[in-house]
Amino acid sequence: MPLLRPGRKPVARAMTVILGASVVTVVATQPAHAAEIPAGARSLQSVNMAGSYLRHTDYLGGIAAVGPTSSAQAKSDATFTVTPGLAGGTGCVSFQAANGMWLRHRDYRIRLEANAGTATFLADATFCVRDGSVSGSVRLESTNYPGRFLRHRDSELWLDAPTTNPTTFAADSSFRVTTPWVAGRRSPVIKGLYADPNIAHLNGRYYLYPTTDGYNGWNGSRFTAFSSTDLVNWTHHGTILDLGPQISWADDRAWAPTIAYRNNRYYFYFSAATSIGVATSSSPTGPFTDPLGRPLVPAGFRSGQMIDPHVFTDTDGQSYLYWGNGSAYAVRLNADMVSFDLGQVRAFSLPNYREAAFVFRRNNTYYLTYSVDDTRSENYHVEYATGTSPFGPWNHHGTILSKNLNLGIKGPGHQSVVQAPGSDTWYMAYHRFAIPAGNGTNREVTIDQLRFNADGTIQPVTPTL
Ligand code: FUB
Repeated sequence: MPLLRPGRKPVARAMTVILGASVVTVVATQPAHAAEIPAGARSLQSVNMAGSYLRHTDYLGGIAAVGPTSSAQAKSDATFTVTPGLAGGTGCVSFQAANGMWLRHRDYRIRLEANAGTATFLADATFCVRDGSVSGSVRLESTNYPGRFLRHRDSELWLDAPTTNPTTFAADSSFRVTTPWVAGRRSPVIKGLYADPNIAHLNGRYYLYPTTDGYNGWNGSRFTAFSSTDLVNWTHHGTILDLGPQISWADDRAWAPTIAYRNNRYYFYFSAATSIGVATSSSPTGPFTDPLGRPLVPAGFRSGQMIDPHVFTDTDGQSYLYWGNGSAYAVRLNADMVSFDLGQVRAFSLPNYREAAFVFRRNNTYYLTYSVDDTRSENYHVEYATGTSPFGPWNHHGTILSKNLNLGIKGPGHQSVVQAPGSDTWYMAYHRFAIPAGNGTNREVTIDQLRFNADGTIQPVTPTL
């Protein structure tokens, strides 16, 4: 996000195992069960027009026959990446084509359009999965026009009500989810538009806590969580904190969360309305509640934006809070994890620092990784420094992750790091512009391995697809 110059008042600016170079394709080998479509690359076959698949052509939705001898273009047009619904909702999904555009309804016609980031677009592009007319098939109900379903009519796709052609409607609106005509990429590891991933290993599972992306001005208001045992297959846990009803002092700009565990409780730190809050729960997937009823670090507390919290807990059990856009800050958290000594806040001077400070420890070295440039720039990247304590002093080493235009990878950053338990294997989670057609508010989350040299310095991370 943009840098706010020190001294300027923060403005309420409107502002997605086995890893590495090898590609791991995660696709369903079985049709989905009724009323469910797993995330990932999928094709949808009409139940009453056997051999015809849901596809787009000339930016409009339709159905057409696709078979093994069909052209690569026809197969691609009949393949969609299924993601959690852009507008949220349990059991609701969205469909992204290979060109990055999304299926949405407009004037009741199903079309393929770029994400406009508006609430209307997000709702128009979200469909809730219902049982289909035959076993194993699904129907797709509009999230903002309940009672209307995606159905084919004269080979065109429309958002219709069952009262239209009632004798054929059920079959016209039912599809079997099949293996995709075109295999998907390994990444993004969580399907859909997410950013600022905070990765952690808690209670035997890996967790990802991201910003939900795709909104104009990064204006999301809900936090979600994913978990995995292998860093490949991720379970979506739905909304774990919703600013609107659950946080009294902020309703928007839900960004860049982080998690900590202490005293048998989980502490979820988050940016909201350019302040930092904390919420607690007995479970890593919530529900989380706000014990303070006010920000932990309010906007204007120091120069720069009070966003992008991260908590590092040292081997002695002491936890430290890091945060800041424009300037990097850190402070020891009190044992209650929801307060700190205002007089003990430290500011760090780090070359090129913009945001997303993330600290981890390996052996006796502390690593402070951070993001540089603007998240809307393809040049957004990750640099790091090492120190002998959680407060440094920091020795800058330079860039460890940056764009790879040969692979279409732009703007990789807002990183976090996790150690595979009981090993010296490390991973970095980060976001990049969604591929293809993404930008600084349409980002996606991936994970690559983080490797060290014998002297403890970090090798450049190889971004993979
Ligand atoms: O996602 C919103 C903002 O963009 C984050 O707080 C920044 O770190 C940048 O990734």
